[in-house]
Amino acid sequence: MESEDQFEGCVLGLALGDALGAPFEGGAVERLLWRLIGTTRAGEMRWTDDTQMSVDVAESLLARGAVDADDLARRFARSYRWSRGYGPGAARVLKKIAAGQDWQLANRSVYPEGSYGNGGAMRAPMLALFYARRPDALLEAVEQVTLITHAHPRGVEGALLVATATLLSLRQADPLEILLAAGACSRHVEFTRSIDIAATWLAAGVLPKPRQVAAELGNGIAAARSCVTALFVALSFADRPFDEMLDFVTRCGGDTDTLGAMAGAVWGARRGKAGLPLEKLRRLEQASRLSTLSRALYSGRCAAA
Ligand code: F2R
Ligand code: MG
Ligand code: MG
Repeated sequence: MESEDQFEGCVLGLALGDALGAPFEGGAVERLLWRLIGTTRAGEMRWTDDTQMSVDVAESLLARGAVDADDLARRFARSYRWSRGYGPGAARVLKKIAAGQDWQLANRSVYPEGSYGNGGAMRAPMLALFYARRPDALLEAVEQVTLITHAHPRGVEGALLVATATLLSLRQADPLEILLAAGACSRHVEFTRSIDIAATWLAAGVLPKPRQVAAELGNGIAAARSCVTALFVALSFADRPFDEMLDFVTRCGGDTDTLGAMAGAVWGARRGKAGLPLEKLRRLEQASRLSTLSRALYSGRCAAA
């Protein structure tokens, strides 16, 4: 059975992966900007939109007792700050919601099919925690929460993949089983092709160089070019130190904060807070708030309806 330490490991692992990956995200301009704004006044490592949206999801679930999309849309919009590095489309959607537009219109106002970015997937681990005792309700909940900002089918598919892997990591299932079970949520060839490659590597115990993982599975901002990568890395490093996993993530390049957040959540759900690097946790922004939130999710999980 899942433990409180694993819940804390998942939430803190997500935030730590986000904060440690952020300085390496994107190109020279993004990295330079993060050097300027990536540290709090107290000298802590700041996290980005990945963690902020996860906090919003967790707080809404705890306040409302289930998915309440209207409540969550308002929270997403209220929390928006440019300095958290939101995706450009997501930023526009959230500003429209803040200005009073219904999220059901706003979510297709930038892209007619909705966003296929990984912004839905990066916050999906919170749903796996809350619905850990109600796995039958998990997939529908993930879809509802993802649609608020990421209505594109591939945005939703990525979120289902990451949530399922987080749930199975809490249960400490075998890494290859986790990948295949999560992959069963996939329909689009962009996902199924990557799952096949990652499963072949994992089954053979092969860990290619980060550059090859990025080339074959992706390292981009689209859900289909980052979710399988994050799962493969988290599962390949399931029995190795968190720092080694994060080093691999940063060497993959591209969307490193989000790869770090998703991999960190899946890794942390399995290994718990006890496995995370203590010295880095001490330098993480709002670590005690995140711990408190994870404990509330642990207590609240049975009540999930
Ligand atoms: N935005 C950032 N980082 C800024 C620098 C990134 C860098 N250039 C890089 O290459 O990695 N980080 C944050 O954004 C990501 C989450 O994004 P989210 O919430 O999915 O945003 P958005 O804007 O909805 O989608 C991202 C981009 O994907 C393209 N896109 C999405 N749907 C599309 C569609 N239907 N048609 C065409 N293009 C679509 C657009 O370029 C979007 O801007 C995370 O990395 C987070 O850390
Ligand atoms: Mg981010
Ligand atoms: Mg990112």
